[in-house]
Amino acid sequence: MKRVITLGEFIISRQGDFPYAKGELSSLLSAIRLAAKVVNREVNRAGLSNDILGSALKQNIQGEEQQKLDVYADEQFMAALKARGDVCGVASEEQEDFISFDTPLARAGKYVVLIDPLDGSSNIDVNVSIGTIFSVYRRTSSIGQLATVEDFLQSGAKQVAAGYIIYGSSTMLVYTTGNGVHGFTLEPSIGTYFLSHPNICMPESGSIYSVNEGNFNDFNPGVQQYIQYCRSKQNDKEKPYSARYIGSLVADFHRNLLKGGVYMYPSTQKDPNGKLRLLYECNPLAFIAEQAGGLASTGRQRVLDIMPEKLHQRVPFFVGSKNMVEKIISLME
Ligand code: P6P
Repeated sequence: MKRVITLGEFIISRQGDFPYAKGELSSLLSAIRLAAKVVNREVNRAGLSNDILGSALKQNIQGEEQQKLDVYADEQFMAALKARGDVCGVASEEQEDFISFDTPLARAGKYVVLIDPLDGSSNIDVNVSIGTIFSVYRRTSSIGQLATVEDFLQSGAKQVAAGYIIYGSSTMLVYTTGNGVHGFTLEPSIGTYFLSHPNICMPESGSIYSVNEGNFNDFNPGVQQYIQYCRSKQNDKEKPYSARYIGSLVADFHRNLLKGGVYMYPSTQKDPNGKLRLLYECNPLAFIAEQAGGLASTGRQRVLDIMPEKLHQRVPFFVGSKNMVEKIISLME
């Protein structure tokens, strides 16, 4: 039987992909994989343990009601990243400001991490797939100092790694370091991730469009035109498009990555800059999409080219199969 490589073995085998890194990036990715296993255990038990299910009766910086599992996931990833010493600071959807780890080890850390610890958490109570999204940069501030906000406000093109964990029918970790996109599936009985999807390539076209059509009347005319094109029989596909919208970004993105498709969160009246956050949702998924042959745009510019101004800034987000995103952009022009 062919032996399947584990995530740890894969990271070590690809260590040569990063110049100058003496294993810190590998160690950082190992911290994320550990925290993901801990969070996965609670996500899988969410329906059983009342102490972790439901609202934390608090609101996060976004003004969104925090689910207890959100808070738990944030704590787990923060603790795992702090313990490794390769990371000098973390910015999280769940924290108003970034956190600098003020220990001698962390001050010497070369990287900062931005994370959405549990995206789609409103789906926890109804047992729909949710996910963690992370983004990694080399710090711009001096080694030995505390992390600065500038370390986090870098364009997405500067990311050294990005990935997500999807807690679905199986738990998968998908990541890139700029050398292709690779997917690992967790074997829960032994707590090991195995390489199940090497070199993921996103089909250039697809038949799936993912958008909250309840906001249709708010959308830019070009976006409305694209949705009507997908609904029409006259489109250039041999079969009509399918509307698939889970309401959980990581789940919609992951399906479109594997099967082809496009995810859209355009500007709306409620969210004039879109709903999704640039730094820890759009940038990491844009990096993965481009590494897999897809595209990610705000409709006006490449997501990875945006110079961020605020930690929690939002942008309109169109991500997926190259030909589908290009068509949306052409209709929006
Ligand atoms: P709406 C979850 O809150 C999230 O950030 C994404 O995971 C998801 O795709 C989107 O918002 C759903 O938003 O406005 O369609 O309910």
